[in-house]
Amino acid sequence: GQTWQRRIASLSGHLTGALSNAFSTPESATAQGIVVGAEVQRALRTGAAVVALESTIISHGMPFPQNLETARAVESVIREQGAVPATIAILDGVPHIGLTDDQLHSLASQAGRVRKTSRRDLAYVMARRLHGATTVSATMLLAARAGIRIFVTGGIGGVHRGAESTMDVSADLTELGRTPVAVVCAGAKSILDIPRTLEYLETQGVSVAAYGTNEFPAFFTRRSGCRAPMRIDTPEEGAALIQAALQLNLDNGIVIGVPVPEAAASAGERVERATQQALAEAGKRGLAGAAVTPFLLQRIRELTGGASLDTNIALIKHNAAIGSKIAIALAAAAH
Ligand code: PSU
Ligand code: MN
Repeated sequence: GQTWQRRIASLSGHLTGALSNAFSTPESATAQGIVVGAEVQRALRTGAAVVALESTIISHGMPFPQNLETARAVESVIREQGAVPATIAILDGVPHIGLTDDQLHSLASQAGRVRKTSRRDLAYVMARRLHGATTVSATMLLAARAGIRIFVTGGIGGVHRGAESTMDVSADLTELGRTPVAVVCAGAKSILDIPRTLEYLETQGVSVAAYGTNEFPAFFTRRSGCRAPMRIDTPEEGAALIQAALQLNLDNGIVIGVPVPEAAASAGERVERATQQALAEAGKRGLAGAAVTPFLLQRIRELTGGASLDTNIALIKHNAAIGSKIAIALAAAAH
């Protein structure tokens, strides 16, 4: 009740002034220069459920026009559940939380002009007034600045296979260790080293729960062979976990892994084979850094004749429904 509301008020303290002045204008910038859309502002002010969404999945994770259709569909799922979607991206150097349909359209259709933006890239993209599609790490950071507690995506980055020599560990994992946002996802892809990803999250102090199962999900498939350290079975249990973390002022994130729906998981085997081939090709091409994940996603899509894309779309919509329910349970618990 009371305590929780005070926590939210103080967490988004620097924002409150900007938000309360915003009645007359459709959008206004916070002290940090973040533009929060009118619908999201209203929801935050009234304590309604808000769900953050990333934009790298739009610009670098899927081809046009499926990326735009999916971005719109995911926002619709969130609204149908009774929550407010807040897609996050950087437009002309300005971080935006909550996009108009025109803004979504230009992100999706001009992906070549949009830079993949993790925490590392944020200041540069702002300083150069570029368009930036935020990854999980940058989306978490901006969501937290606005006082948004829940973020839905497809999959998180992780420890890459071979990381013992390349040191390719996604900035998503360190962000989860330092930013208090719960990320609802379908786990981590098998392009990654899932056991090491879980080890790294443990080191970073990140709570990792599987939703309705004991096993951490592996994105395209329901099973990874790795037991999740925690399990939750209902949106209320998810909300209670987030609330307890806030109560203790824990400053790390939470991962809630929701397995892909049974009906959409059938392509799993084919996708797994394609993954092996794509990994080998990435190795031969000597790809490194931020280019690795987009290459693998695109190659797997080609090799599976688009089957991986269908699964990807199905699971993110499912995650959006579950994430919204958790956000609504959290908002209810706070009142
Ligand atoms: N995993 C997916 N789809 C994606 C990504 C990851 O299944 O689109 C994106 C997310 O934005 C994630 C980022 O934060 O890739 C991780 O990139 P990297 O591995 O370079 O850290
Ligand atoms: Mn990387």
